[in-house]
Amino acid sequence: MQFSIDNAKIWVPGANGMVGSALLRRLKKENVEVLATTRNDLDLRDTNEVNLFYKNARPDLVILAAAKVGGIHANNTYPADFIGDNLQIQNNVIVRAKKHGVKKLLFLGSSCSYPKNCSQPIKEEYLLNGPLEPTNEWYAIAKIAGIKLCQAYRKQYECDFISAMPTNLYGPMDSFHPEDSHVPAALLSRFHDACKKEQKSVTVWGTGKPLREFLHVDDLADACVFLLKNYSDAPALNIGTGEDISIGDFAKLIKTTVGFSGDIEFDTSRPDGTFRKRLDVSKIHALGWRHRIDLESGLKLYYQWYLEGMMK
Ligand code: GFB
Repeated sequence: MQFSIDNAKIWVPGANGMVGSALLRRLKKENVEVLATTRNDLDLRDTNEVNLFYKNARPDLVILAAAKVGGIHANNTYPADFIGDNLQIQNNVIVRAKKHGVKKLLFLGSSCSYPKNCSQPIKEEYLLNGPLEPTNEWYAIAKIAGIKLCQAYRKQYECDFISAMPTNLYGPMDSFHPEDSHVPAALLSRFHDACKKEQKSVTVWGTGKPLREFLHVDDLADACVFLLKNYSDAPALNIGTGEDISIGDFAKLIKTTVGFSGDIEFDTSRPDGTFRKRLDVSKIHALGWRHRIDLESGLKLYYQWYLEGMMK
């Protein structure tokens, strides 16, 4: 049976992040009231602030996408922030959601929470059946704790708290920090700069051999709304395209997207991370959702957004 979100007050913390802002765009199509907060309005790590927010704003539904996020280098360099901040954020938002009578909550995990050497494609039931990738185990453990917290509240208090496991994302409002960003943002800006400066080559981290699955954030936002309406169970559901590409080929695709004509070089002193983490998306497909934006068109949209930002 469908869960109705009609006339609901939906809280989207982290509303100016990549996922949060995509959720705001998507929720405009629904008959809902959106409570959007950013890190400047509300520090989600602060229990009192979160409590006060719930008390005053009284949201019916929550989509918890706000998190301390970053690419392989950031995860590896700031382990305390990745585990500590994320545990605080999700504990505050999830535990208080029950106290303040939230009717449904969706928590976003991450495909990096699956064991490093999983069979492929990765099924939901592979969670916790092996060791994690060391570069992101801190973040992964926080995300696993968030999923378990939702499951525990479901089991003990029958709260309708669900979770999802998105694959690697890209899209508007991505972070373009040269060291700390994820690979799509890092390469888009590096190839763009190389074009402008007429460089002979662009450096890509690692061997280029690992495989990644990339989903446009607007597809993720659509899946989140779909799950709020159509999913009510304990397992964290995979959200992705079910297709992956090597980092080397991904770099070539970005090179074509921005029109760079030089060479690609690999810096093998940089870590590769997990070799492969392709999600099995058959469960969400069976429920009736699939992604709409293929990688090539998604990267064009992404670059268009990037160029528009440059002109502002
Ligand atoms: O996007 P990324 O940092 O995330 O890296 P992960 C993906 C792959 O791209 C790795 C390679 O094999 C990198 O070595 N890569 C090549 C680059 N060039 C670059 C570059 O310039 N910058 C970056 N960042 N990578 C993250 C987790 O892992 O996945 C997070 O650490 C999160 O916690 C995210 O879960 C979805 O896929 O390796």
